[in-house]
Amino acid sequence: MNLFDDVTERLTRGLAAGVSRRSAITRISRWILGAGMLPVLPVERSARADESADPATSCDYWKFCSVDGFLCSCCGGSSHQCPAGTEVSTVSWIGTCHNPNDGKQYIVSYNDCCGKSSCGRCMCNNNVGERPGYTLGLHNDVNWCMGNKSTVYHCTTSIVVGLSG
Ligand code: ABN
Repeated sequence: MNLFDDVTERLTRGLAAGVSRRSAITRISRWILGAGMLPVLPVERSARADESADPATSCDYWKFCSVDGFLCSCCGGSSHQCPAGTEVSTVSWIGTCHNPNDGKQYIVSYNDCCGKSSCGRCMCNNNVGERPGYTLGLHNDVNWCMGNKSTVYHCTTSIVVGLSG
């Protein structure tokens, strides 16, 4: 018998001598039950409200308060990232939205994604702070791909820039 077998046998026998079958089963059961309980333990989930996780394919989500376009989260991108094969617009519309999770106002940049034909999913048109077309600077119904190499509009992202005020 080699050294490894010898050591393993001694350890196993030592363990077997010190632990009854019943207590071994109890320990194993506790371990299995404990592991099984992990997914239902309370977990801090408020991080889901920020942009790292993407909660947002619904037009009612707070940071979409002034978006006008197809939500990129329904188009292969995320609420704050353009889908592969498109380019973020160099110009954008800026809105100010109330976050009900912390009661604060945030500045949100609505950048279009350019270079692919219209996504066509999750059209969202909210107009907090928006004004009709004759006040051009406060109007959001604009193709922000206008400054890009390709002016073809695909979808719109909503990027939280920071706190307002
Ligand atoms: N900002 C979205 C969009 C694109 C084209 C035309 C109107 C609005």
